[in-house]
Amino acid sequence: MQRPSAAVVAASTVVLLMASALSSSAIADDTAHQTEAAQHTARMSSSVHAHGNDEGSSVGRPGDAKNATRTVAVTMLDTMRFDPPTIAVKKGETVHFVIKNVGTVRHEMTLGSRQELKEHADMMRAMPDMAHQDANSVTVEPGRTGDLVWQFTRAGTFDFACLQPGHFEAGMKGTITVK
Ligand SMILES: [Cu+2]
Repeated sequence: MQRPSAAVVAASTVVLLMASALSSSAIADDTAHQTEAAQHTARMSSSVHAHGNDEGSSVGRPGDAKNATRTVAVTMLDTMRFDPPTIAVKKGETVHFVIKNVGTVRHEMTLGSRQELKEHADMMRAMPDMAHQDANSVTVEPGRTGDLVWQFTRAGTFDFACLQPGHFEAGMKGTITVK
């Protein structure tokens, strides 16, 4: 019952933001604020929307395992680190990540832009029980191994992080360079 409650909270946030956008529209010359509120609302909607569906993000899109050209092994550590912390991939490449949690607590690996991950980490602190079903994220219990298949469609530097509460802030993050 974690996701519905998270969705309800997130949905009410969107409603509040829409309400604030409406109230600001009453002020004729406050167009800058309107635009900002509308953008914020759109951003909140899209982040809510990303939960539980398979849409892509700025980093690329969910990959098909049979198209994977490479397997990258990643280890999750209780020292709040990923090994390796940096990964280089080619633009267009579909990567099959095999992610092993050798620690004693639950970890996750979520792909995203730095901004997406930061916003998401803040949300996780507010809702620590939120479960992740997203295609760009895998949660791995202690001693277990998880899979993530992702196609990197855009060149650039992207991040991955563990968004279990406090882990991102403790430095559990890494960088993916797409060329
Ligand atoms: Cu972690």
